[in-house]
Parts: sequence; structure tokens; C-alpha cells
Amino acid sequence: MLTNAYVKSVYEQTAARNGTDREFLQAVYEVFDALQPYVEKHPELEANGILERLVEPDRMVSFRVSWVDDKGKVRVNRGYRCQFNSAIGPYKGGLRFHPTVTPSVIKFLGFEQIFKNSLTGLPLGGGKGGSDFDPKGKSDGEIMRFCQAFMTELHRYIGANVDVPAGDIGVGGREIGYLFGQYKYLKNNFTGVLTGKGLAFGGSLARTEATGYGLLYFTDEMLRTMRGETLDGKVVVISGAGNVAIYAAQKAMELGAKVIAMSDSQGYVYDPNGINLPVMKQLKEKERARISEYCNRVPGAVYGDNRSDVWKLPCDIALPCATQNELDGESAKALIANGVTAVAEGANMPCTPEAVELFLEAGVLFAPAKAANAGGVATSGLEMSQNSQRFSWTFEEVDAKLKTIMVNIFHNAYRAAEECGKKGNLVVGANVAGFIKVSEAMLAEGVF
Ligand code: NDP
Ligand code: 2IT
Repeated sequence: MLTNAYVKSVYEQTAARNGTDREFLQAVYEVFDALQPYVEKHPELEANGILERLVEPDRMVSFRVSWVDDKGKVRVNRGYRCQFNSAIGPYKGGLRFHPTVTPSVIKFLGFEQIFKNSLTGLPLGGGKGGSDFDPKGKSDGEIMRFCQAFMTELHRYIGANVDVPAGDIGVGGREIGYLFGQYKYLKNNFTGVLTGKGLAFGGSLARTEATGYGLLYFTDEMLRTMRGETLDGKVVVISGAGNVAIYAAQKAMELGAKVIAMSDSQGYVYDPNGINLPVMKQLKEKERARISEYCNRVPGAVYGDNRSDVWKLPCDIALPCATQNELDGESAKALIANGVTAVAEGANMPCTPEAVELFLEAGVLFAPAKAANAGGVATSGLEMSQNSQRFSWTFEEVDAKLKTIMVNIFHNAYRAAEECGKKGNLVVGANVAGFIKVSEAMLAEGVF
């Protein structure tokens, strides 16, 4: 609850100014709620209007994306880039292509990205972009023409030291390749303007795996420090079957856990023998098939057509890795009743505020997205470093740096929570630890 007068009044102004932006206001509320103990002790924040400035993006562009489909029909989508905050580095954050993309979704993601990027310890500001374009069912040619049209407008606003986009839902290696090609063509300039690139043209080893791997490095450190346990022998349920979910499953298995279920937007599969990852990768990364197809290829697996029922399966650890608000209070109650001991967010804001509250009250270890899924953008930061040096590190080097970053993020969040008198509350810890560096930079840089 917002009790601090300054925090409350800035939230109210933000709500009045962004009335219909539900997801954005949800993200702001969570951050503000967590920051209260810190704000109480730092009157200079109010004196310098830090929170007022923090919730207003530096700029947000919206543009038409016109392209021609395979039947020769002209199609029009809407594109966005939100450059939220550049206090500690160039804007950095993914692009999401999904029909549910709205200004509210882009702003919530950009806002979260500010603190996440700060937590990585790398010099990265916060931004996000995307389009309401739906890549599902489109041919490669259609994807290419859409990406080219999108970049034809976006290229005016980005640059290797200005704003560096990457992937998110619906944007993976294929899309980044087409976006990069168009940027290079328009600017006649080969530069690290995007991350998540192919290895042949400046991509970093381990970027594909980084978000999922990082999530498990964080979870492992949380279990060791807060419970004296490891992942060995743990039963894990994962939602989603995209980039984050697949590499979360891979690392969970490598660390000795058994992943019994995964999902997509249509439904989930339960495999009592443990998910067969080569089959899942073939279906999702190569064939772009529905997850129900898994049951036709793996005997003993069962399909359920309600994706939220995945949270009704008994497990030790739940990893929501699909999308925002996918795990609500009802699902949280089912997980708690079945004995879940840890929940770590691979997706951005996948747990509703009610679900988070229930986990914290029940003593379930809870790893919030901006800390737990920061491995993706951290490795994007490492890709930027390699591009500036015109050099590339081995998989092992990048993976070792990623692991160190995730372990540090955990301890910084854990320590910050303790210093705020909220020991073990990583929601408070992650928000405060991420905020400190950004607010200090804003204070030092003057009023903008
Ligand atoms: P992908 O597009 O690779 O996969 C997304 C997965 O989530 C798919 O299984 C998809 O199912 C499912 N999904 C997407 N939208 C919805 C929806 N509205 N309802 C239900 N299911 C949905 O994306 P990523 O794996 O890259 O991203 C997943 C999450 O992780 C997002 O929240 C993203 O913001 C976050 N994230 C991603 C990072 C990255 O590096 N890629 C870094 C940090 C966070 P279907 O195929 O049926 O649509
Ligand atoms: O939400 C995220 O952190 C991402 N989609 C990754 C952003 C990035 O710039 O790598």
C-alpha cells in the first residue's frame, strides 16, 4: 500500500495522466510500493522531482508500418519505440511483435527495463518497442517485408550509442537478422545497433540461451542462500515454450531438476517422464508448431487445453516464462496448496499483484522478473562490448560472465531488502537496488 505522501501523490498524478494504461500503472505501483522505505530516508528525491521524472518516458514514438502480404494485399500495423530513461546508458530493450501490443504494454516493459538494466551492473538505459503485428502463420517473405518496413521508420531513432533494440515475444534470431539487414542498408553502416544478432554478423555466443540460463543461475543462488538447497531432484513446471522457457528448461535439467510441464498460448503438456527437450525444440524452434503436437511424438505425455491449468500440477518450483499477468491469485493458491517452494519470473510481470502477495505471505521464495530474467539483457550488454572491441568471446567466457552477473544481482537484491528492513523480500530488494544507481545518475546529471 502506498503510505508515503510523496510517493502516493506522484502515483496519483501518473494514474490521472495515463488513465487507461493498466499494465503500465501496475508496474509503476509495484515499483513505488517497494521504493517507499528508501524514499523515506532520501528527501533529495522529492526535492529534485525524481519520481515525477522517472515515470514519464524521455520520448515515445508511434508509427505506421505498411507492408504487402503474399497475396499482394497492403497491410498496416502500428509500431512503437519507447525511450524511457538514459541516465546510466543508451536506451536498451527488446522489440515485441504480438497482437496484444499496446502503448501501455510497451511503457510497462520500458519502465521495468530501467531497473533491470541497472541491476545488471552494465551501462544500459531503459527502452522497449514493438508492434501489434502477429507473426503467427506468416511466411518468411512476409516476416522479412514487415521487418524491413518496421526498420524503415525505426532507423531514425536508434544507433549503437543511442538506442539498441533486441528480441522479445515474436522477435527472435530470424527477425533480428532482417531488422539488422535493413538498418545496414539504410545507413550504409555496419554497427552493433541490435543485439541477439546471428553469430556470422556480430552476435554473441550464449545470447540465445542467456535469459533462461540466467533465470536458473538466479534460482539456484536463491535456493542455496535462503534455503541451503539446490535444484537437484526438484520438480519444475514452466509456462511458455519460447526462447526463455526452452533454455530455462535446459538449464534446470542440467542442474538436476525434472521439468514435467510446459505450455503455449493454447494449452499445456504434462510429461510425467520429464519433458523431452530435443522434441520440444524441434517443434517450437524449427517447425513453429502448436505444443499439442508434442503428445503425438512423445508417448505418455498428456495435453490440457487450458493453459493456466499448468499451475495446478504439483511441483517444487514454478517458472512463469510466457507473458504478463499469466499467473493470477487462483493459480498462486493452487501452487501453494500443492507445496511449491519457489517461484522465479522468466517472463516480464507474469504474476499478478495478488499472486505475488500470496507467495510472499506463504513464505514461498519469490524471484521478481527484473532481477531473475536480467540475464538476457545482460548478455546483450556483453554483445555490445564485444561489438565495440571488434572481438568475440567463447561460449564459456560469456556464460561465466552471465553467471557472475546473476549471482551478483541476487546478492545485491537480497542485501538491499535487508537494509530496508524487509529481509528475504526480493521484490523490495530488486526495485531498490535497481533504482539507486538510476536516481543517483539523475541527481548528478541535472534536471531534464
Ligand atoms: P517467445 O516469442 O520466444 O515465446 C513466447 C512464449 O509465450 C510462447 O510459448 C507463446 O505461446 C507464449 N505466449 C506469448 N504471448 C502469450 C499470451 N498473450 N498468452 C499466453 N501465452 C503467450 O518469447 P520469449 O520467450 O522471448 O519471451 C517470453 C517472456 O520472457 C516475455 O514476457 C518476455 O518479455 C520475457 N523476456 C524475454 C527475454 C528475451 O531475451 N527473449 C529477456 C527477458 C524477458 P505461442 O507460441 O502460442 O504464442
Ligand atoms: O525483457 C528483456 O529484458 C528483453 N526482452 C531483452 C532485452 C535486450 O535488450 O536484450
